Amino acid sequence: MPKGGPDGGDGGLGGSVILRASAQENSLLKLGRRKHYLAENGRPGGPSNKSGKSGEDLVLDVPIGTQVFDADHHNLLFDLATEALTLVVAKGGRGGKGNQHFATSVRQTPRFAQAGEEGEKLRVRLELKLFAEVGLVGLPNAGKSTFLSKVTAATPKIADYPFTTLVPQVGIATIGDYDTLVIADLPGLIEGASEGAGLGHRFLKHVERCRVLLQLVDCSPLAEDEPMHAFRVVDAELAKRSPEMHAKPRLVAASKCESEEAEECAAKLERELGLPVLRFSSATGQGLDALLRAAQSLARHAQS
Ligand SMILES: Nc1nc2c(ncn2[C@@H]2O[C@H](COP(=O)(O)OP(=O)(O)OP(=O)(O)O)[C@@H](O)[C@H]2O)c(=O)[nH]1
Ligand SMILES: [Mg+2]
Repeated sequence: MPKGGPDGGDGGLGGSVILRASAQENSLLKLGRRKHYLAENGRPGGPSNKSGKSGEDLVLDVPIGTQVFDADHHNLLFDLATEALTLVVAKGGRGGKGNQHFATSVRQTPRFAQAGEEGEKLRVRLELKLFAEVGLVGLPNAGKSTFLSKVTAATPKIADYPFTTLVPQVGIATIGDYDTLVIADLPGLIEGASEGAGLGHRFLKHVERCRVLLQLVDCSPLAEDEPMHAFRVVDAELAKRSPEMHAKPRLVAASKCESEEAEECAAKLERELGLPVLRFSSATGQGLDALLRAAQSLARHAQS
């Protein structure tokens, strides 16, 4: 400033990139679509000792249970385990000091200022902590809870009316002498679930956190829906929710397969699907072991 002192203001702070745990989010899919996230730059300082505006922080909401790993060193940095917890992943840089700070009695017109600091950069990998290795999906009454009660110590409510299961139940199955498999019984899924029908939202929120899916189709003569139709309804809801959910490794099994008619029904479903359909009955115990092993093998495979 002519005849005045140096009057360059300080630069603004750079914004930070922040992750925040939120119950509103149930998937990392949206975040994963972009590779880079940048917070706003701080604005430069101005004349008359005016400081620059600070850059806005970039706050990204992630599902509760998201773990943040350093992508280069693979160590766990933080566990966003409860609602509203935040983690500053990359801190914005400090703004530079304007030339007003550099004036001394012998240097009254400093023509330089301090440059702003670079903001932090970090490569992170986000993982949603699994809630189960295998998630049971199917129409209401497909026999999901009964299956869980047979292969694990869990004691879910079982009844011959739809929507018996309102909240997911988790059980641990023992396979052979040492192996275990964590299985989640999820609320039944009906047409329109992806838009919130039935217990849709509650259901789909948990599907995301299962490594693989086991889809049960009631093949008993008393089944309300024709098996291929039953399969399609659930399949379509998964697809409507997201391509990623639909692409999750999945095993199809015919439940309540203890009669000849049921067996025929399962064979027909297998032909129509063009996929192997495992048969089992929780009532007789038939096929339970083979089903568990198949589910385990799929889950292990999906992991690597
Ligand atoms: N015959 C026969 N009935 C079965 C078998 N498994 C389950 N059921 C019956 O099917 C009905 C529904 O079983 P659930 O296990 O509650 O079904 P679900 O899929 O958990 O149903 P929702 O929780 O409503 O989604 C109950 O009456 C069970 O007794 C089976 O292997 N054979
Ligand atoms: Mg149930």
